[in-house]
Amino acid sequence: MAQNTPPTKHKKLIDWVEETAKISQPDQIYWVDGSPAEKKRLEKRAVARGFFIPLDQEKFPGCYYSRSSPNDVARTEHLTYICTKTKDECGPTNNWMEPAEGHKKAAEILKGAMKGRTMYIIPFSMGPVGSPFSKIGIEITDSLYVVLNMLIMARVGQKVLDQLGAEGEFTKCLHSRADLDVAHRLILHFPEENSIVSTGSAYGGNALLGKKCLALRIASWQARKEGWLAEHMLILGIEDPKGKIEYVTAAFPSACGKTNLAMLIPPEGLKAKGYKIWTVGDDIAWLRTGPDGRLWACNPEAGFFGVAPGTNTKSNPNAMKTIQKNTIFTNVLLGDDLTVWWEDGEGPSPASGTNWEGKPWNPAFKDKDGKPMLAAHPNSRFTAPAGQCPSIAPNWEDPKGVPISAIIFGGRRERLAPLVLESLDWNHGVYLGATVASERTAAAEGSVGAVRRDPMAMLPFCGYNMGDYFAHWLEMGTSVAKPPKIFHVNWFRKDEKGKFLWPGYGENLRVLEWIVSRCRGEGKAQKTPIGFVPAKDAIDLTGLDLPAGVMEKLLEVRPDEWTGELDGVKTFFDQFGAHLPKELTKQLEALKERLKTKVAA
Ligand code: OXD
Ligand code: MN
Repeated sequence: MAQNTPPTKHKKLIDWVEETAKISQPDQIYWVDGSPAEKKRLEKRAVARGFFIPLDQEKFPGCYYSRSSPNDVARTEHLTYICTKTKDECGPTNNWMEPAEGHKKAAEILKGAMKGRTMYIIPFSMGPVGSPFSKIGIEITDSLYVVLNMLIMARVGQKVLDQLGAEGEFTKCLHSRADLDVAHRLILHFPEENSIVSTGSAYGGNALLGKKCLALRIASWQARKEGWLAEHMLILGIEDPKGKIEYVTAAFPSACGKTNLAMLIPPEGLKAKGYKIWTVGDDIAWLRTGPDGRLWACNPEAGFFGVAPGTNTKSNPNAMKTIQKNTIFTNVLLGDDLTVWWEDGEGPSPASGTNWEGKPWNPAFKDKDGKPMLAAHPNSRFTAPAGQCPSIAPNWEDPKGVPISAIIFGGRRERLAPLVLESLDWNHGVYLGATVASERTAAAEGSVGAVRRDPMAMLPFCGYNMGDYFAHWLEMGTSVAKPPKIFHVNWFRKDEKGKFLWPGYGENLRVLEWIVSRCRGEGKAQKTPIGFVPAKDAIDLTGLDLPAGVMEKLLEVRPDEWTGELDGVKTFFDQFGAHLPKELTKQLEALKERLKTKVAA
């Protein structure tokens, strides 16, 4: 079988590649070196094979259009498994499969699955190559689309193999798109073996195995063993008018605007003060204790895999600038003028084009229900190098990471949760994280308004029993000498008429300013049964025309509503049985007691 010479002496790696080739029977094997010349060659190959369509290269240099199979457009959580020896290790919130069964099922699908294809070997580093934060993975894949996305999303190539050496530890990431049939789709994680097998999909988190599979599910398992945290969090730096930068991380369930917050532009009213936001990462943070006793964070990724619909110059000007070059657009609208467009995107759509399903499209077309025909799939994406973001922090690749002053959790709540809330201490902060919830929007399955709990926004991404995960978080509070403060935010509170009370987007910096001031022991707050909320006038509203009384509504804490929430929290906690740390039950009981007292005026 044709193969470029393995550029490594790592025997275990070479043996694994050979073993995999024997089973999946590709036509040839190609080791990805990560050079710019190779990237150009592979892009040309993708165009020749019809996976990529070049966009207008004058308007969008280095940009390509791609479409996935219409049955393969999002992460398939119901086909995602944690394969641990016992079900107990996996916990009640993950799908479990016995490791032997997982391997057997995967082997059946992989048998001959790469016939007629090239098997690519992608050595990649999550985190800067050689950083103490970083982990190495090797993805074997038969998808050129995956290779070209991984070249953007991770550090890839020979430098990674050099770092790995002849004996280094790596995560085996085996991917085959197979026949893209859902019946052959499985996303299997074997944390005890440090390996991942993914079949039957070629899209996003199912197939770019460095992202959710390695950097969250496998890494969270490793983090517990090694005493650090692998989290579904953005990282950003807030530079104050004196030039001092404080870094925060933030975790939100999907559809809460994480990428937008990571790239925030200060609103006019605060710009005069001289604030600047620096982006370090938009999706994943790895956090370790530094020699100074603080928590330090690193973004393990090298690119953004952002949701396109809703991205425009109002919601995220920096993202719009980031995606002007060297970007892959998947499942958006391809204009006949070789530009791209999506719902709630920039300016008017092209006059005509081809939609995400490959169907002819123009703005007047209707679907079978008489609604405007979708141009882009709601989960269509851009894959863009992080280094191109105008707000990227100069130190975003610093191998020692950045020191974290605050951890922010958030959810989408129409009522209940105030705009911002500071936890009473670390353990109470862990309780806030463990009870993060979002209300379903009309777009999601299930009844609108129903609350979905998503602890630390990690529900689909925790690679082990979430009860043990909560215990690990509590434990981190004792091992970090100077832990960051923990906050909870809610940008989505509505008035009685269903109108959002808070403008969001860039204005969220006003909340970040208060958070930073609290970290410095400066900002004014009032203590309530649920934690500290900003004192009246503590949030700077200069230049924001907020009607009278709205701030009071945004910060209102209603003990009756909070008490009504407690049964749901208890039911959620109960599923973890003996794995639920007693401390969280204590927190719940203490909150119940505090809610019986009056809210301080
Ligand atoms: C993502 C997600 O794709 O959280 O980042 O689903
Ligand atoms: Mn995410």
